[in-house]
Amino acid sequence: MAALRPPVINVIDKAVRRAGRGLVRDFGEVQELQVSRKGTADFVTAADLKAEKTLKEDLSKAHPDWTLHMEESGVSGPPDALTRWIVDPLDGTTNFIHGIPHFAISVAVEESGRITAGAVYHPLTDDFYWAAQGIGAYINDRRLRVSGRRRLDESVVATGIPNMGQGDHERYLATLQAVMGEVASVRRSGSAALDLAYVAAGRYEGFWEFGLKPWDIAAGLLLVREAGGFATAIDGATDPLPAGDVLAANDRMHQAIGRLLRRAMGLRAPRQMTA
Ligand code: 2AM
Ligand code: CA
Repeated sequence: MAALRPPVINVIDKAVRRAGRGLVRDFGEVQELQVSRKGTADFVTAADLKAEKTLKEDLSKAHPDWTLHMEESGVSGPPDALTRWIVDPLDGTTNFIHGIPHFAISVAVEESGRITAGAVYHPLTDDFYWAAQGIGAYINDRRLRVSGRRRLDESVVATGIPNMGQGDHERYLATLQAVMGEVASVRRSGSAALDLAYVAAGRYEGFWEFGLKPWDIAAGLLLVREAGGFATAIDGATDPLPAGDVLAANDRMHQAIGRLLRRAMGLRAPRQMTA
């Protein structure tokens, strides 16, 4: 049965498809530019800004009374509305610059500090991953569930490796070493928004990364939770949005991967687990 989409999901659907058409056109150009290597980054910045502009137009038109929090332009609209859009017009920028076809638009709705709706759209595959609080997580109209695998040695786990000059490389390598010794395989895709969508879709058993921003993960966190998974900071208990570090997985793997990460980081077990 097709999912009954709340109106806000239809607003997001239309907005991301319009912005996505522009990104697909610009991605075609980037692929042409690969050999010349000149000016690709500037071109991509322009593509990113263009996508953000169309999203801003469409989202603020639908709900002029909501605050907009966007990766490139920061906060706009009424500054202290109880509801805000959290938007990343291009997640996976490094992939886009290099002509790697793996990037997404992420849009979430936060009401009084809670994420209540969100979507991650992959314009090249036309996959629209969406979730609404209490309604579930879907890819287009098909319901999503996190993976049922319960063993580390059968798990494929995704991660994000800190970029040059960013984050704590030593701490990250300790966590990678701990996880890679216990799971079947580790993946690094370059888009945290899609990594979380893939956890919701049951493709990855888990995902962890440090140093993320709210727009990278807001929609993806709801996708994982509405697909029956757990998404917390790496401490296993607190909200990942302010923390910027994320551990998302099914129930069993959230505990198992969390234990490996925290041991590698010299952290104690969480006192209480929350989704
Ligand atoms: P971005 O593509 O929008 O920058 C990759 O590990 C993930 O980290 C992506 O979701 C990427 O989002 C995010 N990220 C956050 N800050 C970043 C930065 N300064 N450079 C590259 N990726 C960053
Ligand atoms: Ca991003």
